[in-house]
Amino acid sequence: MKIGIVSDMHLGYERFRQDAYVQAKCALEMASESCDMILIPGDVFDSRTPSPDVIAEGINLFREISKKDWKARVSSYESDRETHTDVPIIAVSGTHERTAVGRDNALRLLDLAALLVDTSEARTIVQKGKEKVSVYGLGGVSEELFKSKIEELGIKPTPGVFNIFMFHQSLYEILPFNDQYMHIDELPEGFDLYVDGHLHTQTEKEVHGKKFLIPGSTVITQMKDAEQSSKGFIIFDTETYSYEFIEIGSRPFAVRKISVSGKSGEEIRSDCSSEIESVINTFKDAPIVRIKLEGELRPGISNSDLSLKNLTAKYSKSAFIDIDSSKITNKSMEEGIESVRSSTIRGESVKERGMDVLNQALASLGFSLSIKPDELMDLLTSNSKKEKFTDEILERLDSDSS
Ligand SMILES: [Mn+2]
Repeated sequence: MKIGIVSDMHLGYERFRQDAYVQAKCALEMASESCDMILIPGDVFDSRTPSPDVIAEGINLFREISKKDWKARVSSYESDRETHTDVPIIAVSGTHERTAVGRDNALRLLDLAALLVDTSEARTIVQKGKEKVSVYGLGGVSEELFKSKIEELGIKPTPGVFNIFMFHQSLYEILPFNDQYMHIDELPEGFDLYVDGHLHTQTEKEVHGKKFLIPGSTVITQMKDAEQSSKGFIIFDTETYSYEFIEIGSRPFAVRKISVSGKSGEEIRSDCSSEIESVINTFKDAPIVRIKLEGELRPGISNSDLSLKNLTAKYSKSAFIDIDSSKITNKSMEEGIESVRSSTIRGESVKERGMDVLNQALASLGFSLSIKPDELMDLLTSNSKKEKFTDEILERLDSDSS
């Protein structure tokens, strides 16, 4: 069978809402024209609570392709839930769609509407003639839960058919940021193909001697350097055990680094302008340009003196400008921050004063979760990513409500 793998469509992604829809539609239509079945390893929607008009986009996308005269059909579905269609469009929920345990998520709505099959923690078998493909799916969970979830579910392949394990997770070998991430050789054995979402760049690895494929997202959301590579989807052929990556039209994206060291504000702005203009002139469509400023600012100049907002506004009709000034070092500002850090307000350190304010606010809200205020303070002030923070909060809410 030919299997189209389309991932991370992020419908409703605010900054490039139209791109998310148009590019997802393009990938799904192309995949449905040339494939027997479609796999979606998570993040169809960008938010766990998409608005009705974003859900409408999801319905519009899948209604047409689900009505296609699919020769392959779902012949078996093993789960605690029921599915509502036999069209061979098989998906799992991603981290962006994750809701508290037991609650329906946005992806599930598409299954309830009989537009696709949600195979999160379920086994779906698709049959075409005599050939059967079994897909075991696991929706995105927080990274530290992934290992125990896999053990708890005792995930095993189906005997005598082509087996796919589909999930939505980081792996240490791909993003070696945290040793809590699952290692590639800890994935369940015995599958013929491993399909993952979450990472927005197309990637291929080997797991237990078999292919491990990530198609990447169909839209740019993260502005990482690696997202400059092309967007698209995968067509995998079970007969030849090979695949190809099919590019889709996607808004151009370019990252440019500019040093600020020793330059005046005017010089920095002018360097930014010429880089932005050179990118704009390369492409027909309005590109996304990410400018990474780095180096040490001249003494006496602060970030706000650079008037970077004006620069973004100047090109607002011809490009989407994103300026990252987090790598600029500024000696005089760092000294200022250090003096604030070590200073006290009415005899209390800034952190103690902050705890007082937080405690008063929580008391007035009738705060009753089991998380302690100082733990909450740590979560709120830690430098970890927003995603990790919301994941932790969701875990807390899960354990409080169960
Ligand atoms: Mn994603």
